[in-house]
Amino acid sequence: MWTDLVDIGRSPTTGGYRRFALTPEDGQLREWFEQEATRRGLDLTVDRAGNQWAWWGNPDFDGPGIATGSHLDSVPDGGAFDGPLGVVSAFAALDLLVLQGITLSRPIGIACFSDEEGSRFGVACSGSRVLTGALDPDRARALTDQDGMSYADAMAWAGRAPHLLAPDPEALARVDTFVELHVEQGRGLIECKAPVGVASEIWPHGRWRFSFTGRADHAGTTRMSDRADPMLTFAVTALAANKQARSREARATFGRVTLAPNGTNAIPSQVTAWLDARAEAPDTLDALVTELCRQATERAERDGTTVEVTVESSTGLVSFDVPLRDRLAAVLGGAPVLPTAAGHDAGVLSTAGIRTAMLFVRNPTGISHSPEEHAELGDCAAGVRALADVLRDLAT
Ligand code: HGY
Ligand code: MN
Ligand code: MN
Repeated sequence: MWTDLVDIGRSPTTGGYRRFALTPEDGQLREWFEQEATRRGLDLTVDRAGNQWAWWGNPDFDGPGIATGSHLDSVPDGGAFDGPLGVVSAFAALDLLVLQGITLSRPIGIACFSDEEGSRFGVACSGSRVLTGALDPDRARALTDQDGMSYADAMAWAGRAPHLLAPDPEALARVDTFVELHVEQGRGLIECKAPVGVASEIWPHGRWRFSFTGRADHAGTTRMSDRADPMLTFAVTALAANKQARSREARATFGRVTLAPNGTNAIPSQVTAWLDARAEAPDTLDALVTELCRQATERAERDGTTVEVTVESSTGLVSFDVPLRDRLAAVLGGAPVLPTAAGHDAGVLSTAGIRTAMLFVRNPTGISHSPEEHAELGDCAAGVRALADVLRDLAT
């Protein structure tokens, strides 16, 4: 399975992945999922939000089942594991259960969520958010990519009917419990010296778009005192974000910036920068963003520029179901339990009231969202065995 996926959307120059929603690469990945499901005789469905599901057993007749899975899309220049490890491990765990000859007392489903990273249209987990009603379909349809193409038009391009995009309570009702396996995006399991761990919670996090507006002018002839340069306002804001995050033991990153007119010898008229911020507690995150907006506005006044801040997405603290988490840790012989600051579809499902847990597989460097993201084969195999053990415990 890994070999089949390895070339899809991979940049020959960086080795990183560019697998964005509603693109030819996304189409290939969806086709791969269909083939893996069909090959195993699973029932394939696509919910109204565009997420793929493959069921072993019929949750409409046999009652809600145990679902696992993850996503196949990536960030720009992402690693091979963030997302695909969870989907591949789900199929592999199912194969293991078939080999073990188990008899299910409830169905098992594999989900492949659409657009988890939000790399193209800006909102993370748009597939699971539309599914659960956390993202209004009208808002989703109106989201645009960097070329101005709307989500609705991209859906139509991919052969999907935009007007059918909607929450899907029936699809959700098929899921009693969801367990997502994911590569760890940190160094927690290295410190615990364990190949597999169980998630306790996801930090609150969000994305904010900062639009800094100034006045374009000549880089040579405009005196420094006569400028209204939004790049300065942005630069000071980026430094302030770093300082605010450090002092609060939180995280703040400006990882994406566009500017106009983007000429070496022109003062910019516009800088747009996206803040990704996260903290252990909701109050800390609120305080960080509020203080950053205050400092950006204050600096804009000094620079003769303006700043406008728009929330693009926001996710509260996710505390995974404690009895389920403890049950998984016990099934896995006392696996470590640890929090994460990375967002996941599992968090969206948990917030929607579904009993949800996550398994993490050790990442030997902790690096993620980079071509250097990695997991050793032995740890991936341990992840598959752990997922199979958990599914067997829950579904038999
Ligand atoms: O950005 C995130 O937290 C994630 O990896 N989707
Ligand atoms: Mn990710
Ligand atoms: Mn992921």
